[in-house]
Amino acid sequence: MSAELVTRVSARLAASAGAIEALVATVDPDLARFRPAPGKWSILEVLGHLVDEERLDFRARIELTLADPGAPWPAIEPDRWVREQDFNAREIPTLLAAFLEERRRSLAWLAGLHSADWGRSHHHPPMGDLTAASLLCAWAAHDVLHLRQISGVLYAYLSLATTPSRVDYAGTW
Ligand code: NI
Repeated sequence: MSAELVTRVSARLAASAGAIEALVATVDPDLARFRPAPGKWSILEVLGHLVDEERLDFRARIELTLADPGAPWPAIEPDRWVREQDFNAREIPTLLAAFLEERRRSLAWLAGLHSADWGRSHHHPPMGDLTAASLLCAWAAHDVLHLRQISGVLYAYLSLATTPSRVDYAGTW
């Protein structure tokens, strides 16, 4: 069961990385830095966050949960990391390549974990007990959440950038 889950989720992780690449690879510099509202992330900031999450959240926490479920998790501070790293000063090709490289590393790492005990769980207040399998599934769900976020940025940008033409014929966000 776990081996099948690893195979299925790995396929989702590979597919969503391709979807992220397809959505962001050709955006122009204005769109890459566009924030749809004050405090909301730009596409560059979402990409930088995905690089951080790959290394410091999902891969690190799953590895620790499989090896030593009772060990404390290293703290993560996604919002602060995005604020402090100034991803809007970077370029799409650089951050996209970093994300895709980290994702390749993750998939190669997961391919060696088919026989791991994915039922091991870490107690994480306030979420309670989280199995390694749940973290694995959440990893793929996290991609989907940020695909939605990137899509929202694209919709907002089209709405503004095409004025006085309108986009509401498409349907409202
Ligand atoms: Ni996130």
